[in-house]
Amino acid sequence: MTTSNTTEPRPFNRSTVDVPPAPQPRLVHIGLGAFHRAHQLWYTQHSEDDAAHPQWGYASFSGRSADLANALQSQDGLYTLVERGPDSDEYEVINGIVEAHPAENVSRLWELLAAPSTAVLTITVTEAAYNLGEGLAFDAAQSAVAADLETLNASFADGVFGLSEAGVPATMAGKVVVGLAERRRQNAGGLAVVSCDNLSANDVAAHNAIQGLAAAVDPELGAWVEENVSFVATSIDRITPRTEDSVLADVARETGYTDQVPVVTEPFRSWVLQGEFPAGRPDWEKAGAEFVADIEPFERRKLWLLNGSHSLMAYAGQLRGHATVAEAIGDPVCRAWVEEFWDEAAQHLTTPGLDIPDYRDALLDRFSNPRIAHNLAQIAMDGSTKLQMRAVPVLKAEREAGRPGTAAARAIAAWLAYLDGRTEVSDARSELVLEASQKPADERVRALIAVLDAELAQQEDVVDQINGLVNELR
Ligand code: CS2
Repeated sequence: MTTSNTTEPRPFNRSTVDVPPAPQPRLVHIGLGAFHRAHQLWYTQHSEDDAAHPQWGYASFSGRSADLANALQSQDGLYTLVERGPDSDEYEVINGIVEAHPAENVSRLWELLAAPSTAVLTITVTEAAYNLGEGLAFDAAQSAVAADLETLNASFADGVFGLSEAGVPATMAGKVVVGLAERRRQNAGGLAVVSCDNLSANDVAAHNAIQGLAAAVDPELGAWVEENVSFVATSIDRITPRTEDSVLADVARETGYTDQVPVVTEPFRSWVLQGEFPAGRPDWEKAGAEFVADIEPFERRKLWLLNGSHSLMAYAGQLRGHATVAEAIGDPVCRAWVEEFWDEAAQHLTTPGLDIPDYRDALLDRFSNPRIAHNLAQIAMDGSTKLQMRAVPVLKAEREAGRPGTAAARAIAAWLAYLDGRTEVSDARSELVLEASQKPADERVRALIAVLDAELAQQEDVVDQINGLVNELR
């Protein structure tokens, strides 16, 4: 890429920037956002054998807002990835998005999911958007699932969805099921579905949401999905905060181009995967991805140590007046709570090779990066789902080992204290959360714990413990 510090920044697209030709769209993504662009697209670009003739392109669909897809389309899919280290930035043009679509463009999604050339569907739609019940079970009673089931049933006949009159499904799983039915009808063979959301057992979550819905519409379609579609488990990691406006000017100054939608991310990245790819995949291992036989220990290490302490800081840090992760980890009180939480979690991360001390050291460096403004308010969203996977399992494991699990309980208590007095909350289950949070004082603590875990809410000593910690945090 040419750089220019003196002249006016130039428009940014395939006719102005020196990039390799666009590859074929053999990968499809749902949930086009900063994380997808900092992670899966980086790995794909860095796994190409011949950088001048890339083989694997992405057709990426936004989850909700159309703005990003439209901006990317106007730049021919190109964008600048800014790797922001503690001292300096690295700029790289990412070439892999060959189609960017707003969520509404379901007909293109279905066409691509049915195409034999499509080998992999990756997903980042947030933890809550799988709409599953207890134990990640498919749950037709969830309102979003029930609505999609009605839409799908109304339009399904002889193995085909005729959706024009019945409207289109709204959930990720609803949209994917239509595409898979079409893939089956066209005999296009299997493909891999790779959830890149921060869920424990995200393969099971994606399977239960998608296969569960397919089977509820039509048992034969459900059986086809079971046989042909592989659900891959992943642990994904790269801290990618929302892009601040100032980054556009940084990119223009440093590269000489007016990129409207750059992404800022940290230098660190990791991708661990377990599962089959029936229609092939990029050689992501060439970019450092690890394919393992048992992903669970890796998944827990990341969800508990990184995401768990993130959620703890999101609530406790904001209560102590901090706005970013770097500020919170720089506060000796928050830092001590994080370390105590890591000590508890580490008791249950004993698989050889996990290198917990090194992992913790690296996390401290990553969290302290003063040039990454990772807002605690962003991490605080969807707490009712995130804490179920990040803090509840550590508390339960500690209690089973006969210890109180104070630091894990404190993460939950911090959420309760943070919710106190709020009449609005950014959470996919906000109604449930607010209803519990607005209960009279003597019922409130138990009701909020019940939103996270019915079993814990029945334990008197847990309710007392969390109540005491809430009072300390206030
Ligand atoms: C964060 C994650 O917003 C959150 O909940 O904990 O997005 C975190 O930054 C990523 O998982 C890092 O890989």
